[in-house]
Amino acid sequence: SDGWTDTRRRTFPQNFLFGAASSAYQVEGAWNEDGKGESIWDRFSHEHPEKIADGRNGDVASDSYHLWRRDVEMLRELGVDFYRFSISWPRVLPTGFPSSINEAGFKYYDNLIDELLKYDIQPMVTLYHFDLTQELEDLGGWTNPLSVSWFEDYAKIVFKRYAEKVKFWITINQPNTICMEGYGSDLMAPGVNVKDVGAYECVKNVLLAHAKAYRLYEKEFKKEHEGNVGIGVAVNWFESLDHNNTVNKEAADRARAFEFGIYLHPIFSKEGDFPPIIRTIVDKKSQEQGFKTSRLPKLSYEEIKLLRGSADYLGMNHYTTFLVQHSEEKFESPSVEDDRNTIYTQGPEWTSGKSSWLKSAPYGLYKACVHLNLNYDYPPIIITEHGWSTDKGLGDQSRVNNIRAYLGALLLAMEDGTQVKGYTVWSLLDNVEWTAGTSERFGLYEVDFESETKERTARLSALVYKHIIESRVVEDGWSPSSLKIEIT
Ligand code: GBH
Repeated sequence: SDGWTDTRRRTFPQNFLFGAASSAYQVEGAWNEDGKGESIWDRFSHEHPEKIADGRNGDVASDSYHLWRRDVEMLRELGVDFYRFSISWPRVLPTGFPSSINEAGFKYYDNLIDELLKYDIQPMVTLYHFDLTQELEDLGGWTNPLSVSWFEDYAKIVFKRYAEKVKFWITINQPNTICMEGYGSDLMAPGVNVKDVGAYECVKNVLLAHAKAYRLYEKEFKKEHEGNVGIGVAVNWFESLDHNNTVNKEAADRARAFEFGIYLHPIFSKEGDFPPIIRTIVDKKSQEQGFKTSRLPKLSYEEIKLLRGSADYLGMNHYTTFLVQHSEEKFESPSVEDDRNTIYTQGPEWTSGKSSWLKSAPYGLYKACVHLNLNYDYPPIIITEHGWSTDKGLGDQSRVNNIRAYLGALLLAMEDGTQVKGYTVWSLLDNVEWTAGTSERFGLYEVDFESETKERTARLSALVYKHIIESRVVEDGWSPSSLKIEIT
């Protein structure tokens, strides 16, 4: 040995949890069955079919509303410890308010949860994964401060029903996507496109909604049921394009603050509140722009306290890395983009997934973990999403390579002290990728969307993931050919 080559064989600890994920709108279908209410994604995809790449929306999706037994069978085939799925708020409370409870909708989740538990698979339940009821949206959705109590009321009903059976909770998935893409642009439902003020109002309300639900669980359920409640945040890695350029390094600081610090700092930092860098930028710009008060709302002392420490773990969704430059070109102003004032690119040599934004850069996961450790003092983390998109087809060697490389990076981060308790592949099965429709496939299992029966078939990556879960080792050499299975 030359003394530098690291040949240690790293393994995931026996109590490390492996899982797979999905979300309600993306897999369930049955968009108007058994009394389900209309969601903002139903409305958005019906009013703007042109915005869905291949025209395939969530009306039928992977039909998991009917095929949940097969979904659980797949999870058993994989040997996962848990299944992360979301509850559709409009399916269980069709208007969004507790005045309307849809038993038939709840029955679906009763069945799914019981089937999982029957086979020792832990349910990990996301309360909100982008599908607000249209009725609540008509009242302003997440820009209305009342959304905080709407969500708390909904959370209470779900906690009550499932606290006995569900030990892992995620309140809200990706505030960044909800607020910046749903309200700050027209890329995602509801597509409100209020770039100046609305996106920040949304951030405040979504954070408070999370915190209220967390405190509710803490007060009324934690003692008896001992569950863990976290929030799902997109923590991709952002770093300066060049390392001796002060202007770009400052831009990378802004990128990290605007992309995830704005959600993490209030919950996971010692001081709480929004990151100072964002407070400074938005206050200053707002004043120059003639606003009487900052476009970034204030958090009161009570709100800061409510938020600080309001998570048992960080649900980290990590897919890729971006290289950041300061932007010389002007963005529409006032807007969050203008406040952030950055340009993102990715390494030209990095392998590309099927999604335009998705490139493989496993070192970014390691660096993101180190950043979280330094800034938030080694928070407990569950990787609640990581995945890779391909075309349809079963021979997904690129997904295998991507998962192996990122799990390798994760092992290194854990060796250096990152408190990672579990890892989740996005996704268990092909689903409706929001505006990408089914043109991008993320599944360990392929779904035949053309067929009536929405048949599911294991991809190469499913077999490899199964082997990793069994062996707790990321082995490059192993391939299913040792099982005499051929997949092309
Ligand atoms: C996850 O978000 C979502 O939580 C999950 O539901 C989704 O299925 C998964 O990504 C895969 O797409 O097309 O350039 O406008 C990851 C963060 C936010 C990344 C939305 C893609 C759209 C960028 N995603 N974003 S673009």
